[in-house]
Amino acid sequence: MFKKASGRRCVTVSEGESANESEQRRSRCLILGCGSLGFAVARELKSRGFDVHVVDIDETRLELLKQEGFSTLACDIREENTAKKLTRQNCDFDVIFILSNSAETNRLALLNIKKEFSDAYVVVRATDAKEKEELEGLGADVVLFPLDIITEAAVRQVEKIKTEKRMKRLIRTIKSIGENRKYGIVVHDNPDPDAIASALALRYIMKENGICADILYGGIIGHQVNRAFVNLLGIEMRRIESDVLREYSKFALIDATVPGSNNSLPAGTKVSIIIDHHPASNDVDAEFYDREELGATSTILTKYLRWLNLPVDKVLATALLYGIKTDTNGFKRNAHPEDFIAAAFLYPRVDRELLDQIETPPVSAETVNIIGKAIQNRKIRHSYLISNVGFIANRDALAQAADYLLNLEGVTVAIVIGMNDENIYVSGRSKDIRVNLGEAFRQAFDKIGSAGGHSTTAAAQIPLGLFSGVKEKDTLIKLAEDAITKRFLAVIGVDDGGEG
Ligand SMILES: [Mn+2]
Repeated sequence: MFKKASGRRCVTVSEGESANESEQRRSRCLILGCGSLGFAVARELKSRGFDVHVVDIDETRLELLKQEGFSTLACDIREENTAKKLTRQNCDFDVIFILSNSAETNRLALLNIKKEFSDAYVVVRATDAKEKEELEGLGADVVLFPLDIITEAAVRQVEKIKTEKRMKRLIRTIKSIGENRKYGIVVHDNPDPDAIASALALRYIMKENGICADILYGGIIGHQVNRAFVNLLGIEMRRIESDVLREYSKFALIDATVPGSNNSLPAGTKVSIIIDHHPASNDVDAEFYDREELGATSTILTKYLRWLNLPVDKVLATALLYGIKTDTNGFKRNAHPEDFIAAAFLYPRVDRELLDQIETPPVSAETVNIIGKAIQNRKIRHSYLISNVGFIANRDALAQAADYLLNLEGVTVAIVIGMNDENIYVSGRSKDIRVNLGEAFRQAFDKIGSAGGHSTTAAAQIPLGLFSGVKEKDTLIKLAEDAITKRFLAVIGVDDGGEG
């Protein structure tokens, strides 16, 4: 009979017990052969809350184990009778480990165990690679070959050293700026939560190393969700205006790779640190450069914080998790296993209430007006909806209007056009799987402006210079709409014959 150190009874799952109840009880593990390896495994499993039972022939060793709270049984694991004894006690085990250091002992133990516990999940230790096949043939579910495991651990050590080196280089680069000098952490223009959260994390890493930095951005923070993000989390950022850049000795470029391309650093600026997750074709020259094609730059920075062992407070955790969520569109777009790992780390540290507030901020009156105009001015050709809202102050409202209009019954593509004194802006959304909207936008608008996007979302910007001769506002709006509609429908292959 198993000797119970804790006085707990060997509870059995009877046939009448529901599957749910049996799942709720602690997982029960049996260890046959408790030398140094068996002992290490037994201890680890017990520390993780498993119910661990040990069978070994050495009674003095078992006495020690019993004192540590294990259930023990003194038997020779090679004997058929041992497995029979275990069945008689009506214990069933979720996992059975056979871990002695003798190949022959393990082989016999496996044979006996499989006779009595045909359904049990059995893990067996092999002493050399050749035994693996034989043990599997005898019904072992997993064959552990210690050499393999050590080799793997060695490889992991190499990875760890690579990571450590990378972090050392980052810190060395940060510190190389010297005393009383400031880093400018530049994010792309009209920054999104991923860029801002990543910059926030890098600023924190710099601060922990005694270096001051500011987060710098160009353009505007337009979308109300992004404004809510910055305001609610109290993130301080500086807008890049004429002389601002002169105050900084070195620059870090975050969530972007090339100075001057969608960011307000002058092209050709020497950048000290570049961290990005976008695919890059250019050669990059920086003291520290890290580009991994993950779902978000926030994932890369979360890894840094973990590697550097820096505590992550609520604000930073909330910012980074929200950055990952938005860039992966709620883990639905370009999400990589590492994004999930980072999110799992951040999740328990997040301020849920704050996150809720960020995700559902009040919509500004202007945005409501623009959505209203977009609904009113909509024109539908086949399943394509095109709407011109005229002059706007906040171009992010266009994308929100397009999002909204895509919900209309029968509409598969929604395009919303707006303009300010400098540009015409076009925002598109598609749920038509036959259309790659980003590609269509590039074909239609790249020659007269800039355009880009993915298969379901796209945007374009066309300088008003094209229409510089037109003075009358209403005429301008009409001309712009006609030109854009024509170009887009031509690319899509729909004839612009009026309302459908
Ligand atoms: Mn990003």
